[in-house]
Order: sequence, then C-alpha cells, then structure tokens
Amino acid sequence: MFRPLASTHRLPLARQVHLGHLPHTRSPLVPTLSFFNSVTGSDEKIPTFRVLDGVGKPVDGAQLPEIDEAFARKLYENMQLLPTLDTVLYNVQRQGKTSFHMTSYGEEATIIGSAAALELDDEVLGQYREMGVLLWRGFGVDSVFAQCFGNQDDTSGKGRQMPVHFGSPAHHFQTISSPLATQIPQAAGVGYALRRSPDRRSRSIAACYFGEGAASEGDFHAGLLLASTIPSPTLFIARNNGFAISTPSTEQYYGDGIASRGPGYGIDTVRVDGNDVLAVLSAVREARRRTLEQGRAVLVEAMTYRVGHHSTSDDSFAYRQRSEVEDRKRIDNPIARFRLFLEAQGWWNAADEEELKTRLKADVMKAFKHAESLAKPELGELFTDVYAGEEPWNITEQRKELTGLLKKYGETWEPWRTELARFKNKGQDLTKA
Ligand SMILES: Cc1ncc(C[n+]2csc(CCOP(=O)(O)OP(=O)(O)O)c2C)c(N)n1
Ligand SMILES: [Mg+2]
Repeated sequence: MFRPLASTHRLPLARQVHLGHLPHTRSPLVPTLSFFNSVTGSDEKIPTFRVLDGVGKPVDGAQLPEIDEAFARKLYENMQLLPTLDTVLYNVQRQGKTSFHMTSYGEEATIIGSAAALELDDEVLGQYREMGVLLWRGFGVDSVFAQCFGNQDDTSGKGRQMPVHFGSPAHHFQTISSPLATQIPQAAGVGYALRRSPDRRSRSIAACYFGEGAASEGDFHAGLLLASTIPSPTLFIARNNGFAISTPSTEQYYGDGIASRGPGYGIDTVRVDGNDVLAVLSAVREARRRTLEQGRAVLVEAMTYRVGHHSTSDDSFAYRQRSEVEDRKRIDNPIARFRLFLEAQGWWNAADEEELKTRLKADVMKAFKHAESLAKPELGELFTDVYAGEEPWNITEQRKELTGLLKKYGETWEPWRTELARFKNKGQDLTKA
C-alpha cells in the first residue's frame, strides 16, 4: 500500500532521519518528501524586537540599550527637529517656493535611532527619506534649506539636484538618486571598497537605507547577493513603512516581509519595531557590530508607518482612509512614546518640551528666511563637475548653445530676464565670459 507523500511538513528539520550529505552540500539527506515555506521553522512569522511599549514603558524582559541622559535628549531633539523641518519645507513647497518635498512623519524613530547607532564616518547610502541621518551628523538646518532651495550655499549639488536629494562628502552621505534601489548594489560596492582600504577596514561600514517598495527591484537582489558572495561590511536597513506611494506593502510581497529574504542570502537578519527608537538603536548597534566583526552583510527590517503623504506630488487619501492615518498617528507614535520614557526617567518635562519646540521653530524659520534671500549659484555651474578631468565635447557644446540663447533672449524676453535675475551674477558668468 502506498502512503500519500507528505505535503508541507511541520517537523523541525533536526528530528528527521538523516542519511548523510551529498558531496557538495551540508544539506542532510532525508527519506521523506517535505516542502517548507518559513524561515522560522514554524507557523510563526519572524518576530519583531521591541523594548518600549506603546506608551514608552519598558516591556517585560526588555534589553534596554546603554544610554545616558545627554544622549537620550539628543535623540529626542533630533526626532523633534525632523517634523519641525518637514512642516516648514512642506508648506514652502505649497507656496511655490520650492518644487518638491518628502517628509519623514512617522519614521522619526527608524531614521534617528539607526543614525545614532552608526559611527559618524560610516558611509551612508540613502533612498531619499533619510534627511534625519544628516541632521544627526550635524549637517545643519541652513544646509538643508540651501539644498532644498538650490541656492548658492548648496554644497550638495550647487542647485542642480531635486530638493531632498542631499549629498555631503564631509558627512559621509552619498548623494541621493531617485531611481529606486540603485543605492543597494552600490552599497555592496562601497562596503567592499571599505574592506580594501587599510585605514577603513575593520573600522567603517557602508549603511544602506531603502524602502520595502524598492526591495521589489532587481537591484535589491543583485545588491544582497553581491554583498553575501563577495563579503563586505554592508548594513542593509529596510524601512518598511507600509507603502510604496499608493501600493501597500502587502502587495509588494507574499512572503514574510523583507526580513525573510536575508537568510536566503546567508545574511544575519533582524526585524525591529521601527517606532521604538531604543529598539532601533539596539538592533542597529548590534547589526553594525556584526558587520564589522564578521566583515559580512547584515539586514535590519524596521517596521514603521508612513504617516505623511508620499511626497508633495501625492494625496494619500486617494488610496487610504483618513481614519487609518489618524489611528497610526496615535498608536505607537514614535515621538510621544520616547517622550514618555524620558519623562519616566526624570530626563524631560513640560518646560523642556516648550523650550525645545520654541527653539527649533525659531531656528528653522531663521534658516528658511535666509535661504529664501539667497541667489541661485552662478548659471555656468550647470556645466561644471559633471565629469572629472577634461571637459567632454558635449558639455562644451551645451554651454555654447545656452550662452548663444542667453545673448539673444536673455535681456529682451521677459520670462528669461526674470529667471536670470535669480542667479548669482544674473548669468553674466556666461554672457560676459
Ligand atoms: C526605478 C523607479 N521606479 C519607480 C519610481 C517611482 N517611485 C518613486 S518613490 C516610489 C515608491 C518607493 O517606495 P518605498 O521603497 O517603499 O519607499 P518609501 O517612499 O515608502 O519611503 C516609486 C514607485 C522610481 N523613482 N524609480
Ligand atoms: Mg515604503
């Protein structure tokens, strides 16, 4: 009599009869047919590490990270700075003063907690929602506004990048590029370069941020495979915020989130409550330690929720309920939760909160007014720094063409005159050269 072949089995692999191994693998040979569809070996999903409950109280058995009052306050201040800046930058775009903005509302703990777990000279490759990493590293609100306005103080890209596409060699922050997931294989390359640099080896890592939507790109798989087969100290931080513009994360994958993919590449992986700043801090600190110790990639999946619209070009109420967003603002709010923790430690009170909010708002408004008053960089900068070394013929040709058009229309045609007036030296670096 035939016995039916087993379908998906639930037996822990270790309890099966082993018949040795094939020559080229350590996979045990077994006499029973079984399929699996879990990396936990059970019906349970991969767990999510948290240390604070929704109202900031340490959960039973919580392993709190070692932090002192000054560090905790710095974390909180940066978490508060992020939405203060976002609100002004969002409104500034609505007034037509900048072309674009993307907020980090709801993701403050994921971004600031992870930034705080890195060393200041770890190389960061962001997606675009990681302004908070730069703030943590002391980039400054003036530089944020200069980039978003594309004015003459913009050190990120001399006014040539879209707003929020920051970059800063001084802050070890690689320039943001919008095409999704390109930073992931690049990060594996940066990690490898660090491994090959005697002065950075065993000291610095490449930290790569991406959204769960970007993880649907081929570049995600290429990047993780690269980092796993050519080992390098590369830390992948997935911000799983529930959406890729209007596509909910549930439509991005059928498996267990992004974390389940790590073991497929032989990569140590952890899932963390991305709205719990202390859990993120601990998880990323330990992940960073492992990447350095093993010289291998590690994956962190931070579970969070994008409270704001995707960008200023989006209206998220076209694809999600207002009530869902209102609920998520209250439940596990990363800032409120950490504030309650700080208060319970005696490290924060209502007067501190008042002082912080007033100060941050004043700083941000001052930087905004200053950025608004500055001209754009010289127009000719459009053509510089595009390539290293000798200028190629096509750039020379384009500069000549623009110069010719400026000479023809620059002073006579009103729209051009108005536009030129916004640049430092009003385009004369080209026309009078
Ligand atoms: C290759 C590519 N395809 C599509 C887009 C358009 N796009 C910009 S952001 C985005 C959603 C990305 O979602 P996710 O990675 O989850 O990041 P989040 O915005 O949630 O932080 C899409 C589809 C793009 N920029 N690049
Ligand atoms: Mg997302």
